[in-house]
Amino acid sequence: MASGAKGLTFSAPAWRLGRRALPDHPRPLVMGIVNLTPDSFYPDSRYPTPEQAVTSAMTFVAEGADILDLGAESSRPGAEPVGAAEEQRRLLPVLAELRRHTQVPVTVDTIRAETAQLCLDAGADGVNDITACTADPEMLSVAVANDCGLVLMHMQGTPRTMQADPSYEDVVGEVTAYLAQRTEAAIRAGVAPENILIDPGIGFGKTVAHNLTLLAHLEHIGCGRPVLVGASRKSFIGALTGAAVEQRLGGSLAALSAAYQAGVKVVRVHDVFQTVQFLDTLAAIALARTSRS
Ligand code: HH2
Repeated sequence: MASGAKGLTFSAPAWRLGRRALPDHPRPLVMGIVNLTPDSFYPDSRYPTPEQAVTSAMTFVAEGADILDLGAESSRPGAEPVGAAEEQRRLLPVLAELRRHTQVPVTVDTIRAETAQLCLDAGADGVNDITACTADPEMLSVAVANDCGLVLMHMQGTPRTMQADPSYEDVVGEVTAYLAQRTEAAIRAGVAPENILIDPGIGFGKTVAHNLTLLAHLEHIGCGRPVLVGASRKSFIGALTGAAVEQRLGGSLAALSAAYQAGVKVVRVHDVFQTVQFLDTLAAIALARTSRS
């Protein structure tokens, strides 16, 4: 990955998200999380009715979200799958309504190829697959056929089991090798390299120490592709500080600082307004550093 913001200017490799152009900010792009669920780990991020989801998504757009990520199945530790029919019942009306109101790019957080295809037909621009296209053998074909954006995330185990006993000899090396291998598999299947964004999967089969080590070494995991980081309000912040999920904004901003320093391309967050303000201020300070005479 690029040297990020350590040098004079912020730079991250480009990412193509379907046919919709992404802005070129001197900071990571902000992806707002819209959970169409009754059980996501952060209660304030749950929008169980289509009306609530659309209102919240449009608020995120007004606050400066660059991308919206719609998910209909919680992946919190211990979560049970909801099933394809229910997932689609939750997603499709919201996507249709969003497409009437905004041109902001939308990704869909799903591990099912059928759901992905229906959402792409309904106007989504990319797929965010937390299993890196390993859960559904058809997912890579959907990504190829639609020439859409594709997020490949690392997870050890499954949401039901992943926090039981996560273990690595070298978490940065193993996560990087896995993401490189999944990127290669996607390219071999025909996915355009520029469509791929990779993600170390903060909180997915990782201890607090694993998460911190990954956040401290984000610049090493790129394997030539841009990186997404999702650390927003996750439990490692609670474990470090004792804060309940409602009180983890400060820790989430600290993780954003690490993402900015490493030249991460996209940050996936619950708090769009505060994130945009935080990153714009960091970027302005970096610019002032370069212009001092
Ligand atoms: N984290 C969550 C869900 N999807 N996708 C990617 N690519 N990266 C992440 O870090 C990530 C993700 C968990 O956050 P949230 O969606 O708010 O919770 P829940 O899964 O409980 O709905």
